[in-house]
Amino acid sequence: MKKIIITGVTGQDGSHMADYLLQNTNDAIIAGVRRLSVKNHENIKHLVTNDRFKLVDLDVTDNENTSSLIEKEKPDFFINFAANSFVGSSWDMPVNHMETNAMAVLYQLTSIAKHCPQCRYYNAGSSEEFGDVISNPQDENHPLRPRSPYGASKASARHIVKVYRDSFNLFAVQGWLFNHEGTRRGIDFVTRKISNGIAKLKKALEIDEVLKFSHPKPKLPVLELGNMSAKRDWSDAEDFVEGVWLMLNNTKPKNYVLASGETHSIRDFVKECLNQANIKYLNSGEGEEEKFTTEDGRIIVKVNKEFYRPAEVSTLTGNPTLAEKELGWKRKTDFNGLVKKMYKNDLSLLDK
Ligand code: NDP
Ligand code: GDR
Repeated sequence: MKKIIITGVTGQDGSHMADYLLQNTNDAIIAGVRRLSVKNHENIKHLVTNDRFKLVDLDVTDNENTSSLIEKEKPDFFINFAANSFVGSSWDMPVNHMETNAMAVLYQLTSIAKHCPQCRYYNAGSSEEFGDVISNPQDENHPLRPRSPYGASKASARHIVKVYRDSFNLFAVQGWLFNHEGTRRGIDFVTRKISNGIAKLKKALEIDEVLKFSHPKPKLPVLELGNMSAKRDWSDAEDFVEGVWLMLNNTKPKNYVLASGETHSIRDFVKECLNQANIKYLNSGEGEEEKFTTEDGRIIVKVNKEFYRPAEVSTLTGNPTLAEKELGWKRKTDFNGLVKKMYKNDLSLLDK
C-alpha cells in the first residue's frame, strides 16, 4: 500500500482526488487539513470513516509543520492542491497568495529532496499563468504572462518545481489546468455563483406563478456579476483529477495542459443556465448597462462594477492535445453537460 499526501482536501479538487484514488487504487490517503475554528469538511464528510483516509493537521504556509509531516510519513506521492485559489482576492492579499501558492511549494520540495527524494510530486498549476495571452489556443509552449498576484504566485511555483526537478532529479510536475468546475465549486467562483443564483431565481419564479395576479408583481432575486464578456475554457473537475494522476504515473516528469479546447463567455454560461432552467429572458445593454430581464421586464441579472478586477484575463482556451496523445487522457463532460449538472445540483440543494 502506497502513501499519498493530498493537501487542500477540503476543497473541490482535493476532495475529488481523494474520491478518485480511494476508488481506483488500494493506496492510503493522508489528507492535510488546516485547523479552523469552524470545520468546513462538507466535501470529505463521506470519507472520514474510510480506514484508508487519515486526516492530519497541515497548514502549508508553516515550513516546520510541512517538513515534520514529510519526514514522518515519507510519502510515495505528494499532491499539492492547497492554495488561496480565488484570483479576485489576490490584489487585496497578495502576500497571502505568494506564501500559500509559491512559498509553500518551496517548503514541500526542500523537504521532499531531503527526506524522500523518490516521492512523486504534483503542484496545481493554472491557465492564469498564461494570463495576457498572445496566441490561441494555449499549449505547453505558451509563455507565462500572468495578470494577477495569483497568476504570478503560480508562475513562481512553476519555476521552483522545475529548479528542484532539475537540481535533485525529483519527479516533480505542475500541470496547467484550465478552469474546472462542478458541484463542489466554491460559491464565489462565477460558474457556481450563476448556477446557484439561477436556481434561486427558478424557485422565486415558481412562487411568482402562484401569485401571478398580485399587484405590484413580487420582486425577483437579482444576480449581480462583473465582466460578462470574459471568456473561459470550462471543464468538469471530476474529469481533471484523473489527468493529474496520469501525469504523476507518467514514464517521465512532464507538464501537460488539461482543458476542453472550447471557450465560452460568462454571458454564455448565464444563457445556458437560464435555458436549463427553462426561464425565458431578454438580454440587452452593453458594459455596465448590460442586463437580463424576464419577458415582463423585471431585472434578473445585472452588472455590478464591484466584481470587476484591476486587471482582467479576457480570454483563455487550452489545447489538451499533448495530454490526450501522450497520457491517453480525455474529458467526459461537455459545456452544456457541466452547466446542467451544476444547475440541477443547486436546485436540489434548495429543495433540501
Ligand atoms: P479550492 O479553493 O476549492 O480549495 C483550496 C484548498 O486549499 C482548500 O482545501 C483550502 O482549505 C486549502 N488551503 C488554503 N490555504 C491553506 C493553507 N494555508 N494550508 C492548508 N490548506 C490550505 O480550490 P480548487 O480545489 O478549485 O483548486 C485546487 C488547486 O488547483 C488550487 O491550487 C488552485 O489554485 C488550482 N487550480 C484550480 C483550478 C480550478 O479551475 N478549480 C484551475 C487551475 C488551478 P480550507 O478548507 O481550510 O480553506
Ligand atoms: P478564475 O475564476 O478567475 O478564472 O479563476 P472565476 O470564476 O473567479 O472568474 C472567471 C471569470 O469570470 C469573471 N466574472 C466573475 N468572477 C467572479 N468570481 N464573480 C463574478 O461576479 C464575476 N463576474 C464576472 C471574472 O472576472 C473572470 O474573468 C479560477 C480559479 O479556480 C483559479 O484558482 C484557477 O487557477 C483558474 O480558475 C484557472
